Order: sequence, then C-alpha cells, then structure tokens
Amino acid sequence: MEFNEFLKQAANVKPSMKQLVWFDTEFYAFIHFTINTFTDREWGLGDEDEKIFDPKKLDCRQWVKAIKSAGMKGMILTAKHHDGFCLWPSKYTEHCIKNSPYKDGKGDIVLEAAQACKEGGIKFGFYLSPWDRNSRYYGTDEYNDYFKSQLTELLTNYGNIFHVWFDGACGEGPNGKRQVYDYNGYIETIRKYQPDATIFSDFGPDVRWCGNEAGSPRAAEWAVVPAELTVRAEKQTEGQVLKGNMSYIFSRDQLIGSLPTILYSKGLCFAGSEYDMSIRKGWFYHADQAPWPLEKLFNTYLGTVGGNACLNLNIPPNRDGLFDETDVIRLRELGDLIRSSFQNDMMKDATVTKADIDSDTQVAYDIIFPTKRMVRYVVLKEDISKGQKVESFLVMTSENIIAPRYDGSTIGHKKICVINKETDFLRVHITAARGTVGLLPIEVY
Ligand code: FUL
Repeated sequence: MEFNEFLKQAANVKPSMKQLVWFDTEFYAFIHFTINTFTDREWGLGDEDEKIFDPKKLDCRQWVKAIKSAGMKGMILTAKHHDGFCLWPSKYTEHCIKNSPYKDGKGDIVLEAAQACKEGGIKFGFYLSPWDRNSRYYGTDEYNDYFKSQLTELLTNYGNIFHVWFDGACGEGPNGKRQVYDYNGYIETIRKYQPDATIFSDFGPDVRWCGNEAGSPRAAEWAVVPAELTVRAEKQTEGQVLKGNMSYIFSRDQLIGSLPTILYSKGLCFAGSEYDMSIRKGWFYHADQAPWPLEKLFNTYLGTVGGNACLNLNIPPNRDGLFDETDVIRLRELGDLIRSSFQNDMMKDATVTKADIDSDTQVAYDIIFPTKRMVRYVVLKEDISKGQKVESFLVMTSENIIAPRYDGSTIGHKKICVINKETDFLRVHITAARGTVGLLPIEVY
C-alpha cells in the first residue's frame, strides 16, 4: 500500500461510543480488597479459610466520599482476585463471602459498593481475575464455564457496569495446571449483558494496559495501535481493520502506535491506554505502608490523564473495611490541587489568530493576553471522535524559534503541557499530523 494511503487509513481509525465515554471518565479508583487484606499478602494462595474475612466497620460510602474528593469519577472493585475468594455470594463456589463471618454470611460487598457508587453519582465496574488459585475446575474446559457463570452474576445483578477489568496473570491452579482462557467467550458474555461496558485487558479489546504499574507515561501515547495487539480487534472495530500478523508486539512497547511500529502492522484498531497504579506500594493494604507524596501523584495525573490515557488509581481498604485516614487526606489534597490548577481558563481574555498555513496537517494559533501572567499549563485536545492525528507540535512563549519551548508529540484525548513561564504570548503550532487536524478549543491555566 502506498505510504500516503496508509497514513490516511491510520488517521481514520475511530473509537466506538463506549470508548469515547471511557476516555471522558479520565480518572477513577481501583479497590483491592479481599482475603489478602487479612493475611497481609499481595497474592493469596487460594486455600485461605473464609472465616478470616471479617471487615467489621466496612463502609463503602466512606470510600465513595474520598474517591469523589479526589475528582475521580468511578470505582473498580476486585470482586475476585487470584486467590478465588468472591466478595459476592456466588452460587458457583463455597469460597466466598457467604461462608465468612461478615454479616453472618448474609453480606454482599459487590452490592454495597455498587449501591454506594450509585448514591454518590459515580460509575461502578469490577475486576474478575481469570487466574483462580482456588477453583477445582482451573485448568479444564469447565473452568471457562465457571468463569462465564460468575461474570454473568456480576453483569446481571448489580446495575450498570462501566468497565470490566481482566488481569493478564495466568499461573497454576490448585491442581498444578494452567488455564487456556476463553477470552472470546468472556467478551461475548459481557457484550450480551452490558453492551456499553468497556473491557480492559493487556490486549484490549476496548482499553489496553499501558505496560507498567508505576504510572510512568509514554513520551508519545497513541490510541491507534496495531490490530494484532488486541483481542478480536477485527470484530471490535468493524470495517476499519485489516487482519494482521505481528505477534512480537506487546503492551509494554514504548513505541506502540508510533509510525515505526504501525508501519509493520497489517492493520490498526482503536484501543486507548489505561495507567493502573496504587496510592501506596502494594495493591492490598499493609499497615507498614503509606501513601505516595502528593507531588508524585499529581505528576502522575498530569502525565497520564494529560497524556492521552486514563488513570486508575488504587486505594486499598484496611481490615476494618475502611480507607486509611492518611489515604483519605491524600485524596482530598490531590483533588484540591487538580481543581485549583485547572480552575481559571485564561483563554477568556485572550485574542487568538490562526496563522495562514497552506496545509491540512499543519496549524498554528497565536494567543495574546492583555497582560503578562504566569502560564502553568496549556491543555490541548483533539476531536478524537474523528481519529487521533497529531504527530508533533510546539508550544512557544515568544516568536523566537530558538527560545525555550514545549516540544510535544501526540495529543489525542487530552495533552497537558507544563509551561511554567510568565508571558503574554503563546503560539501553539501543530507541525505534523496524519490527517486534517481537528483541535478542540485550547485551554490555558
Ligand atoms: C496484577 C496483579 O497480579 C496484581 O495483584 C494486581 O491485581 C494488579 C492490578 O494486576 O497483574
């Protein structure tokens, strides 16, 4: 295929409606809570006694209040982690909350969490670990039926689910066997009962893993990636994808979506990147750990939500079933900092002129303010409903081309450029794009 034709195709790979809705969710909470909370482990063994699970003061409303104070718009709960213990009374296993002392075996924490989210006006989703170290079916075909039955329980009894989270781990089960996961069957089950939910895994199909658990963003984050990467991509983005065969690409690759990578692909699809990290070192609560400093969390937010991705920040409830007070305070501080940083859009009193450049793939805007002021952030957004296109751009604070400037690559859903300069002049220059540039209104803070 001719190069220009290929670029045109790349520029035209579009997201589904649910992917757009997911992108706008931007920042949501992960909750790691299970029997591990009571054994001080990160990975349970699967043989833990249900009797040790007893969060005496559990209050999902406390979680939701703290989540909202950080400005997060959803919650994803570990309904089942690798140890196989279920936080809801599953019909299909005894290794679950119904055999715990919590509410005398009558409790359902998935329900409590879903209800608290609904009441608080945030979205609810769940993590269901395919790796199950307890199930006697693990390693046989029956396990895939067991897993789909559990998925069905979660998809049909707890209202709207916005996001289903699959972990990539595939270790040994209690009988020493590994499982071949029927991802296609899992996806079909989700599409059947919750067609609007996005599905996350290492390979999509709707949302893909960023490739690390440290919140370290890529220099250039593309939501248009080789179709070979995603599960059933050709069905997912019907009509837009050519079948490919490039098995070496993986979610961790730095250049995913960049030209040198997609050029070797036989097809492309849309799958945005989600950054998952914990507010502390571990995913589960450990009394000797503390939340990360505010600055680290804020910088992660700038680099991920402001780097064409969503941020899924984990907060682990303690053995009482509550967020630790130090986490509650840190979440509030983070929310305050985000809100105050992006409060007053300086574009209100700016004069904007578009430069006359004879090209669809280059655009430049000069922004002039009536007075000098401290510009901390320039926020750029592409209208990604029409595809992601920008390859490189500059933000300048003077007309002098060699003066310090912000050199950017991708924009996508949202790019937060950290400027920190006193100025009355800004130039935003899109220097290269895969197709006609479609920017949403520029914001300056
Ligand atoms: C990993 C899991 O093994 C961790 O326990 C945790 O759930 C994290 C979000 O994903 O791969």
